[in-house]
Amino acid sequence: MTERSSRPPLTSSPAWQALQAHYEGVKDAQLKQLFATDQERGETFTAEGAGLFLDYSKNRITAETVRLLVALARERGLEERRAAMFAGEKINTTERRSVLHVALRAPRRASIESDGVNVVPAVHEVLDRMADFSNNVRGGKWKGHTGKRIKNVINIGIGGSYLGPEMAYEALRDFSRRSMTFRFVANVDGSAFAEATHDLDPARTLFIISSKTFTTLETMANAATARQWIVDGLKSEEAVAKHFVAVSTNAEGVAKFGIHPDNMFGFWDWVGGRYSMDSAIGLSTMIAVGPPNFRKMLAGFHEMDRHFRTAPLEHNLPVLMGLLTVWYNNFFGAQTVGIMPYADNLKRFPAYLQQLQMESNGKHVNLEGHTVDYQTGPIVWGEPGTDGQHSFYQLIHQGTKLIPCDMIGFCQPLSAYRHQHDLLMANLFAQAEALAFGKSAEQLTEEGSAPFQTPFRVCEGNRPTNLILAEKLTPQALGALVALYEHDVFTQGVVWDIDSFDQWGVELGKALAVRIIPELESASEPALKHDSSTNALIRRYRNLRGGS
Ligand code: G6Q
Repeated sequence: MTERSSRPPLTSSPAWQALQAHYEGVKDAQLKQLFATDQERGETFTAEGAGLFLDYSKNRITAETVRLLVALARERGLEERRAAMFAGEKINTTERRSVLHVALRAPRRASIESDGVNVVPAVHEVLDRMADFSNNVRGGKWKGHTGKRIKNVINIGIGGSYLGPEMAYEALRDFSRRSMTFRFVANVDGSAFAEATHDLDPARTLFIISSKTFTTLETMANAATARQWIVDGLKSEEAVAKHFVAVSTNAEGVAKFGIHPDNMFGFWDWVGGRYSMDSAIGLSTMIAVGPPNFRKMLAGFHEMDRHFRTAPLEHNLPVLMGLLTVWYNNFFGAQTVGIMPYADNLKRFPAYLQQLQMESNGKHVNLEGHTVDYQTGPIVWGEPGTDGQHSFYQLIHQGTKLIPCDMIGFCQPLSAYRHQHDLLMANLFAQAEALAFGKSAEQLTEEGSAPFQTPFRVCEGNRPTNLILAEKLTPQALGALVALYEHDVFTQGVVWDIDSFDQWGVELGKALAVRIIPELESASEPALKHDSSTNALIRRYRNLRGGS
């Protein structure tokens, strides 16, 4: 095992240097040629795990590239860091915390320790309480203040306490209780709350206040508004007890809000916000799809954890995907990664991954606090196919930027419209094919293209894609897919030698906002001490804001 301290800096390490030299030799390689010279390529550059199939053959790589990338992962200590994570070591060094989201989906019999304590029994205790509560709400045993059963569930939370629950609800709609309504309020913009509640009956509405800290400005503001909405609507302070539950690590804050400890579902400081959709933060998901489906989702996560921990790096899905991101990000200079799920229910998946990837790996210093001399996390973006094909795909096909894309598809539809599913999947395969192989001027001419149009119609191809295929978008498949990306992000972070589990960058703006709030609201003209632009904007806002 190579100790971190004795390792050379990333860009001067032997494996990096070898990759750099290799890159010079293959950077102009064309996918068309690579496929022509290796008839088996589409079969060999594939990997499978936890029910997911990855075809990475349409990447600008050779077998040697994979060998060198895997050597880089080994040299940077991926296996040791992975073992350290699973062993509960405090790999979130800047916050001195274990990183144990893998414990959230460990089977009951497993033992995973943080600070010498096996955390798995506590995980299952919370899961069992969540299951009881979910069953009570779904079955109508849990009643609102006026005795009516709950029909509407609103999750109030932001960032990691919002994106996962909303994404999972959308993804698993087909498995959800259709007679109930599920909504998600994140933005401090009062319009979000107003829109989520405008057509709902308070007597039938349950709020889940999801906040690890129970101090987040947006969530606390929306929770206070929700409290007032219930109290006004049901004309009783006591109604709060039956219309609010909390998911948090801050028992004191929850009690102060008026939520009984029995109605609080806890989690732990070793669960990062963006890694928490499978903790109690997933309570809305569990109420929507029911405890057995939630457990199937956890089983999918766990299966991918096992694959990540045990499969050889050369056949390890998250490792391969993480290394391919490093390849394009650091050697080809690609700035972004496109996420294109060919599943309408995954419409929030790109936004979910945006946080997972960009909050985790958008870092400018390494674990020792030194500024890095290489690129770290790419910009992640995307939209479901086929929608994106009719808008921004143009730039991916013919623009001047290299945009590696992950395309995700399922072999079986959730809807009854099988033919439309074939159309959807035909488009997925066609796009990956078109991006890789394009269309040359010669081909166009042969097909009778008008000469004046030919240059505009040429698609150079050589645009890389990963193609992820699963049988069906089930709870299990969703769990495996999310875990795939969690460990993909982990792999990248290890190579870049950064802390993928902190998020100090979001603090500054939050602190400044707290300072500005009274300046916007004070009755007397405040003495503004910002820059001239901020001062002038605040003055203009005060003049135009109206109201009291
Ligand atoms: C995620 C981040 C962040 C966090 C939100 C909400 O990894 O830490 O997105 O989830 O700021 O925080 P609370 O859950 O504490 O309200």
